[in-house]
Amino acid sequence: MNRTDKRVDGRADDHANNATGTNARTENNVIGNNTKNAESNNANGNAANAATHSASTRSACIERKTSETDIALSLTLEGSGRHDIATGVPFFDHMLNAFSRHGLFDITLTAKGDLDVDAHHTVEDVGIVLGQTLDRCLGDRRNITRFGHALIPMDEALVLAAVDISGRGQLHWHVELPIEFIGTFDTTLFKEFLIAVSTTAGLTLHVRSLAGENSHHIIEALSKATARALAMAVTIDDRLGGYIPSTKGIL
Ligand SMILES: [Mn+2]
Repeated sequence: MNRTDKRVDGRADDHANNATGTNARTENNVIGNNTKNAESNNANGNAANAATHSASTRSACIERKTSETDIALSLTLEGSGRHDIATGVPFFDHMLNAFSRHGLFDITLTAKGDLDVDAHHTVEDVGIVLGQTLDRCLGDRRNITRFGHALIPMDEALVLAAVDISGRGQLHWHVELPIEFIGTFDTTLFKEFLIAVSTTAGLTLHVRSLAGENSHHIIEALSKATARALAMAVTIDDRLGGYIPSTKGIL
């Protein structure tokens, strides 16, 4: 319950409209979707969950504090790409902004990490919290498209991302980066970020660089491709009629 309170309160300043929309959506979860989902619920015998996960907007907010990082992240899957992101790592902010913009995910994020050590803990822990909020937004995965892919160019760079919301978190990274550092940002940290998101949210994520000479272009295209692939995979497909898209019946 605290989480819900924090989400609404936390979003009120920067995203007043979203906060209002979130409230309306919460009511819709309980009331508005009942009619449509009642039929599929009856068929599948799980009314409460279906109502939750057939919502037109899915949001979650998580705050996580350790001795290394202090992170608050709010995620709305059906957003418009609005973001307010501050991790203290400028290049990472740039990549997260691109992730939000091109996935049409609304993200509010503050991360305070031990940057005096290096950016590793901050980047990895943001990945963990993003994975946790994504997992919470998806709930039991009812009616989701499940698979998504994107092939994104950025000038000379060309990057592929393919995702399966499988429940088996794993990253398959085949990305060639010509230089290790972009400014002060260690590019290997972006792999750590995607490992954290994938394993925490239970995603099978493949990323490949098919072309590219500029590491900034490659990683930025990778951010956009991952966002687009994920946006496709999380999309609700009402044709599933309340089912979870797995022959096992769970994801
Ligand atoms: Mn850029």
